[in-house]
Amino acid sequence: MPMQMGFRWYGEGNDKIKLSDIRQIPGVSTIVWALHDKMPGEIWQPEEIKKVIDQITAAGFNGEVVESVNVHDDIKIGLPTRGAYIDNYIQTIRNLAPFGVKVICYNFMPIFDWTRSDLFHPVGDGSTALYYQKDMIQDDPKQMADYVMSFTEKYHMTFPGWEPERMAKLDELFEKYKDVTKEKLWANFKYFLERLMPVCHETGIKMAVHMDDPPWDIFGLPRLLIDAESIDRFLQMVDDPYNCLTLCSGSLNANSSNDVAAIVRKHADRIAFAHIRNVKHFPNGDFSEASHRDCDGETGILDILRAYHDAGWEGYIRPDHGRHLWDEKPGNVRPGYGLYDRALGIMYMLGAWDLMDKEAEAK
Ligand code: DNO
Repeated sequence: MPMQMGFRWYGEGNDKIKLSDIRQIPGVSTIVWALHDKMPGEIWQPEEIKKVIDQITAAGFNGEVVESVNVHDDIKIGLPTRGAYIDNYIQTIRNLAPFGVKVICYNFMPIFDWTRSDLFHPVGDGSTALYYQKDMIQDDPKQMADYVMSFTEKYHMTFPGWEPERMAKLDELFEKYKDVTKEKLWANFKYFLERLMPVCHETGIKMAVHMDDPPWDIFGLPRLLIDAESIDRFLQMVDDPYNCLTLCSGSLNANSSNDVAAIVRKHADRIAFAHIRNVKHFPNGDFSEASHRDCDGETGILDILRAYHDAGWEGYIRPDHGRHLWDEKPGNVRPGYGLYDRALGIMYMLGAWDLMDKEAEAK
């Protein structure tokens, strides 16, 4: 089985992009989906899962990758209530398995998922992209959260990991995390995964953790999956073929000293899911997301693709954040998840991949 190209889709009524639009992008086999109205900790019910899987398969795709089943904060904090939330997570894994799900992408970041200071920053060619202004993400988490949440209010668009119910309790959440050191977070992570592994073996579903984005502590909150060393630690901590990575090139390369291709070469067998995103760095530490074309950023997209190809890698891959192009603007596009630039990204990746296939055949 070769690698499988995926496209993230937010679901009927929650995504302006239709499955029939995605069908016109060459080479896509997998819809990366989720039940976006579920709160972390809730069980995903079979009938709810079936409804989405039926739509995906009717459109000619498989729904083998879920992004994300979010992890309840009590599990990350290690509260006594974590047991019940882990039981629910296990039940969700069991409910997903009969529908052909093979990989669950999730993250273990305290409070915030991806974090940016500008969701529609001009790139310079008329398009916009997600942007991180370092000095704006220093001391005031509320200012940053209010900015992201202003899109939710204005455009009635909720972002995964930015549930309004959770964001409304930011002070309370920060208070709960106050004694969670990096080591404690690692220990809680291990506990969670060790409880999940038996059910992963039983169902054949791989847990694939997403890298922390950006890969450093923010607002005093510890972040774990930030570089080659922490990835080694994570894979050894629970050394199980079902304990895998969602290797996100853009998240890691927000720290430009991270060599993503080297990580791919080292751990290809434990990468269940690859996110391909390109990042452009500025001297003051700010960064912008860029097109997937290698020379538009410094992430090393071609080296990364070559590393996957050389490894004979057979996982799922998707273009990650794209820029917003042409008529895509606040209100009609999900930040980072427009149709056009992700479609261009797929063609770029497949172009490189097809050429590498040809070269390999000729040898
Ligand atoms: C950003 C995404 C992440 C990812 C989660 C996984 O756009 O790649 O939000 O889905 O971190 O749980």
